[in-house]
Amino acid sequence: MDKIIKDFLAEVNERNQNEPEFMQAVTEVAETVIPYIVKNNVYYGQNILLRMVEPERVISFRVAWIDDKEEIQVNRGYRIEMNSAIGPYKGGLRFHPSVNLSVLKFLAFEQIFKNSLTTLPMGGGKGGSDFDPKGKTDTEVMRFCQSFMTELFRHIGPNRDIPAGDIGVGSREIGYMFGQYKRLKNEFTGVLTGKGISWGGSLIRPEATGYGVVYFVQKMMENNGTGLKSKKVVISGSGNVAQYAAEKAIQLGGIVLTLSDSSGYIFDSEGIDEEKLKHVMTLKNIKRERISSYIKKYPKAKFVAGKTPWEVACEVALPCATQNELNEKDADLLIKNGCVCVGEGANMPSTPEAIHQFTNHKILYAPGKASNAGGVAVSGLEMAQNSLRYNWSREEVDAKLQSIMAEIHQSCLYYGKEEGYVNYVKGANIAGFVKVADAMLAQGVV
Ligand code: NDP
Ligand code: 2IT
Repeated sequence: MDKIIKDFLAEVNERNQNEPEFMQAVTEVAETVIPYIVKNNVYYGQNILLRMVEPERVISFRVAWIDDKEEIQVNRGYRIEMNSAIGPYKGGLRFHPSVNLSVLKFLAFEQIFKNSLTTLPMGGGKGGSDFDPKGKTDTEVMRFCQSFMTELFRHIGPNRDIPAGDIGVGSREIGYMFGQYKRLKNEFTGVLTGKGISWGGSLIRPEATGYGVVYFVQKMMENNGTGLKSKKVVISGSGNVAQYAAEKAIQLGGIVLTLSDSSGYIFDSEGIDEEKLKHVMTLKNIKRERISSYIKKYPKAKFVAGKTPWEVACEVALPCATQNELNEKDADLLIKNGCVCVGEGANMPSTPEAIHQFTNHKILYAPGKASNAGGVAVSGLEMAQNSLRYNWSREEVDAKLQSIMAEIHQSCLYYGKEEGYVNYVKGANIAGFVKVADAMLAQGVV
């Protein structure tokens, strides 16, 4: 078995040189899915995984725009259309200076499995740009978004490819991109998700990823005979996912101790309550300040510059910032300090070595493709509402989100149950794989 996996990865690596994040994501899937393929005659010999790692289409384009000083800026835009076996390409757009082909291919690859797990008919895709929205004025962001969409619009559509937000792309950016798409096509369609409520958005979409992570964590803990109530929760990031993970964790009785950004983390030993979190949302979403500003209003809290929050003792850790933000040393420290559950809000935030430690110590560990699927799930519900030309209530969407997260948890149990332990990595990968693989087999060699 080891040789089959090694040969497969060598072949993929040969074709995808200098793409470490992509290889990392493929390796994790290969290690759990190949043994399943080999055991199941229906998939064996079909080169299904080799087909899945090859994007159906990669689009790369120039994004030229003019900044406020009237200087011409050039960025690179991308859309990776990874897999459309079970539905149109679906996945976010990331605007961050670290964006490159490797990062977007890993995200698009993960998205195939995540979208499959949601139970909704969505294929996998991802896109973005190396544009950095930080420090840019609103008009600069608008000009960039308009230029980006002026090329992207010809590749996407409500039945073809439906982007959404991710790092650096929130409601402001979705608004500018939607406006430009509508102007170019002269059509009002659900081509993007994460839209504003008055122009086709869904209630609960902003909250969905963070809420979904906590619903999933709650399910994992309940399955182990505990729950979030009175548990110390450490969260990284302070963007969309981190904010709503914190909100739901607080609502379910957890004590949220930290939030972070790329400059460091804030630690509030008294707990970040709902009122403090409201202040964080104003700081980050309206004033666009750094998380360190938190201590100006709450001086009893401290800001730890240049560090990640994994050194703070907790029972539950929710990495909600970015890939590879939690390494082996962090994992060891978390475990040593009493952490019993890790739920990933970000995509691939734990390094392979960290995951190894979590599984070795048999602590509850949910990979992002399972635990952060609530965001894209409610994007799927936004698409459904757009098609119906109808809006569901907050309660209706939240109930559907909860039931989807519960179903994902069940799928992980079904494929991931081992002697006295649930391997959520194995469970999520196989459950996500089976649906897409069956669809690919039915549709022939395309
Ligand atoms: P936001 O842009 O709203 O927030 C990102 C947060 O992560 C910020 O606090 C940012 O800090 C921090 N961050 C980004 N890059 C780094 C880095 N290199 N090192 C340390 N901190 C960093 O993005 P989201 O909250 O939407 O996304 C967070 C994660 O969740 C990503 O992995 C994303 O792919 C994933 N995700 C998002 C979904 C969504 O619906 N939005 C759905 C599923 C997953 P700073 O401001 O300093 O950069
Ligand atoms: O990583 C993700 O799942 C997202 N950024 C959300 C994608 C979406 O289409 O809502």
